[in-house]
Amino acid sequence: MKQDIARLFLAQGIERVGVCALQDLPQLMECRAKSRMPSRAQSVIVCLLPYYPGEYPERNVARYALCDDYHPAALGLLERVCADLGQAFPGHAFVPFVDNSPIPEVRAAALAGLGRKGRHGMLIAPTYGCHVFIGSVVTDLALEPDRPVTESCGSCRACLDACPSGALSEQGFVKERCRSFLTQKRGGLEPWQEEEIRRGGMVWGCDVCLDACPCKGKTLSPLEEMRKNPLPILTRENLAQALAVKAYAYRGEKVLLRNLKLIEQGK
Ligand code: B12
Repeated sequence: MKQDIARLFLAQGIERVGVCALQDLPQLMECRAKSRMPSRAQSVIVCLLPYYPGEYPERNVARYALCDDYHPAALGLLERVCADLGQAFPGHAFVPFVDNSPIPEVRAAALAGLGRKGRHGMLIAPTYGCHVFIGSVVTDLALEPDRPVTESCGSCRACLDACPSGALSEQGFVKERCRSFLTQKRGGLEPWQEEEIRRGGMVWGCDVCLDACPCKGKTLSPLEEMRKNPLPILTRENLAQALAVKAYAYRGEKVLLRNLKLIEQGK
C-alpha cells in the first residue's frame, strides 16, 4: 500500500515520502486549519518539498521566500496527490496541509524517517539538507509507520555559534530573539529589535543558521513550482508587485515597509 502511495506522490515530482502515526504526535497545534482534520484520522503521510533556488548572495529576503509563494504551489501539488489517492483508496479521506498546519511538521518528518531535527530546529534531509519545506497528508487509513530518525547533530554547534541574535543557544531556541520572527512581527518593536533588523539587513526572514549548517544542502530543487520567479532584492519600487505573489504578502505592506526603512537606516 505504501509503495502505491509513494508512486502517486512521485507522479507529482515528490520523491521523499514517509509515514508516522497520528497518535505519536503528542500535541496538535492550534490553528485555523485544524478544522480540516479528517474524522478518525490515523496516519500522517509526510513529504519533502525541496526549495533551494540558488545562492543569491546579495538577497535581502530569506531564500525560502525568494520564489513565488510556496503555500499555494505546495497545496496544489498535494491536492492533486490527494485526488489520486482518493481514487486509489475509495471511501478513505486524504487532507493536505502545509505550514499553516496542526501537524508539528519537523517532528512528524523525523518520525516518518525523512531526516533528523537539527540544532537549528529544522529538518535536515539527505541530499537536500535543511532547504526543504515539509508537507503532509492526513488520512484515516491505518498505515505502517516508518522508522523514526533520532540522530542528533553530535558535537556540531555551527548554527549556535552563527546565530547573531542569541535566539539559538545550548539552552534551546528563543523565538522572540529570532531575526526571522522579528521581521514578521507586527506592531511596534523595541529598540533592540529594530537594531537586530538593521544589522541583519533582511527585509524578510533570516538564513544565518541555515547558511552556517554544514548539512545545508545546495541541490537545486527539482520541483519547478518551488523555483518560480526569484526576486532577491525587495525594494520600495517592486514591493507592490511582490505582494501579489510572494509568501510574505500575508504580513502586509506595513511590516515590510517598516523593515525596509530600518535597513535603509542601517546602511
Ligand atoms: C511558528 C513557525 C516559525 C516561527 C517559530 C519557529 C520555531 N522554531 O519555533 C518563526 C517565525 C521564528 C519561524 C522561522 C523559520 N521557519 Co518556521 N515554522 C513555524 C511553524 C508554522 C510551526 C513551528 C512550531 O511552532 N512547532 C511546534 C514546536 C513544539 O515543535 P518543534 O519546535 O519543531 O519541536 C519540538 C518537538 O516537536 C520535539 N521534536 C522535534 N523534532 C522531533 C523529532 C523526534 C524524533 C522527536 C522524538 C521529537 C522531536 O522537540 C522540540 C522541543 O520540544 C512550522 C510549520 C509547522 N506546522 O510545523 C514552520 C517551519 C518549522 N518553518 C520553516 C522554515 C523554513 C523557517 C525558516 C527557515 C524561514 C526563514 N528562512 O526565515 C525560519 C527558521 C528559524 C529557526 N531557526 O527555527 C519550515 C522548516 C522546514 C525544515 N526543513 O524543517 C517549516 C516546517 C514550514 C514548512 N512547511 O516547511 N518559523
